[in-house]
Amino acid sequence: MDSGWMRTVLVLLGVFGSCRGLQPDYTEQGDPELQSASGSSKYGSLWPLPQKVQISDVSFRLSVSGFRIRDAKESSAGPSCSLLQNAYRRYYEYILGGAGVKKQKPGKNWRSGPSELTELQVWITSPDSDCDAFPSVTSDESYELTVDQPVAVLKAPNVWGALHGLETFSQLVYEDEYGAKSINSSVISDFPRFAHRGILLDTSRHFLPIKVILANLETMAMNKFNVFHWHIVDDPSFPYLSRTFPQLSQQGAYHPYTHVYTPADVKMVIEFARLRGIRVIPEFDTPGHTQSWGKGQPDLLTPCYSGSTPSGTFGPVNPILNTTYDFMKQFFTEVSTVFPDGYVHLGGDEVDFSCWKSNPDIKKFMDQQGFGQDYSKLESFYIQKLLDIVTTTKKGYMIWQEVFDNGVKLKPDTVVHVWIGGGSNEEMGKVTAAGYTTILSAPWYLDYISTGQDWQKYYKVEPLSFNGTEAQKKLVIGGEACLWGEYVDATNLTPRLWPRASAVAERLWSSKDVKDISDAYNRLTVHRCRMVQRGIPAEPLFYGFCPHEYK
Ligand code: CP6
Repeated sequence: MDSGWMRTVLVLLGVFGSCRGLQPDYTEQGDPELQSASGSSKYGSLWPLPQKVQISDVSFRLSVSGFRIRDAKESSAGPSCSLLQNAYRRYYEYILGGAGVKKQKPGKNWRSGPSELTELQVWITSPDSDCDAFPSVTSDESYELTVDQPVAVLKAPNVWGALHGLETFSQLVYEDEYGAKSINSSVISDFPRFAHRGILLDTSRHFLPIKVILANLETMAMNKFNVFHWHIVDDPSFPYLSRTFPQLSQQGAYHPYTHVYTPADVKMVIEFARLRGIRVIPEFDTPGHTQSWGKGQPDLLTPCYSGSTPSGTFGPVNPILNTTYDFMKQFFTEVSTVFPDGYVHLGGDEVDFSCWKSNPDIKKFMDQQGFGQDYSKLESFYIQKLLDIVTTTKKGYMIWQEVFDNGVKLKPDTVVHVWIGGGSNEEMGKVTAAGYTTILSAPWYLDYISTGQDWQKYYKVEPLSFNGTEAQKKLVIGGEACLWGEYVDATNLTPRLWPRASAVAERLWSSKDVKDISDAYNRLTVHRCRMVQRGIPAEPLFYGFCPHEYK
């Protein structure tokens, strides 16, 4: 699946090294929060920090010709598991790529130095490796990694844990003082704190070329994110090429051929993500945020009136026509086959009632239904019917919090996406008290930017800080960092997202008590240099340099 140009995007710039930032030793004026500690972490550059880590002082060397990653004999996944074979190749390149071209510094006693690690054996322990499956919210992502002589062993129940373990192994490798690749004897046992760890990208405000999406999926894997929330269409443009309704993108995309995601593009994104243990959850947001839908689907949107005549502008999806629901049924039936994940995101946020209020037919309908002046009842009426339609496609659904706030009846497995408010979120208490599963985004709007190290603010969020019972807290399955697209396109998306989203990654993966901000600074600085070395233009946290810059 990884094609040549992808390799170009993720060009390997050289070899790994311990990547030191200059350590700021002063407090930036007026903002003690911006102080960063100095030194290196005893956990090296591990990010996100695994649940249990023991690293000893004993080190081994790895060499290009003398190291390989292979299936353990006992593994339930063999050479036919292309997901793993593909990952072995990828991580071998990340670990040793470039090392071959670089000359070993001539040390006299090279052979009598540290002993060599020759193999990483990957052992899938459960009978079903999930090799050809799609990841899901219930996937087991755990793994155990032992780095010792004569070989290192990575044990995982299935491929999802193995992928995370390979990333962790690659993060343990560093360049020693002779310029040789080394790894210390280590024992790591790891699993995620939260099952849903997502990134939202918005491809409607600006079209994002496939290679940008793939590069970010690659970076998500480096950070152990496992959900790509694809906010694929919105008011400004409709880049999703629907087989059933091709006129939607024909009329609604910024450009009908160049700025669309074809079925083949979508397939590529989904497979590239799967090979990295990442789910793709598409969002088709209605009834608001749908201006672009109206261009290719006449009568879908509500005509707005000025006085007694149509003004020529349109509002949200028209909830009073049967044709609306016929369309939605066909559209979401297609979506349910194109996207294999068990969930779709149905939006439901920010519905503007002014157009509905202006329209005399809607007024009449409101009277007939006994909704009075309460337009949120009309919104609920629409959403209820939409949810029933999507239920027939056998998908679960996610919705933005307004749908819950409006009292719409939801299936018990609905995921309510909290986006309003700040860090310790009362809404999380309300949603979980009502028994619904929830994910948090409110404190993680990465489209908000300011000067300084705002990653620290994201890092300090504790998703379970709301008042509630243990049972309620179990309903919080994770969170998402959102990068809305108004001010980002292919030119600036990646550095704006990374490493700021890495802060969210550690909060969602690591143990609750991993919150030492100076240790985080030290590890994240090196993790960021690693991303840069792997070809990802991640922005710096603060002043300093990466060692590979002078190589
Ligand atoms: N687009 C959509 C958006 C936003 C939402 N939905 C949004 C609203 C407020 C802020 C940032 C983003 N741009 N479809 C809300 C979920 Cl501050």
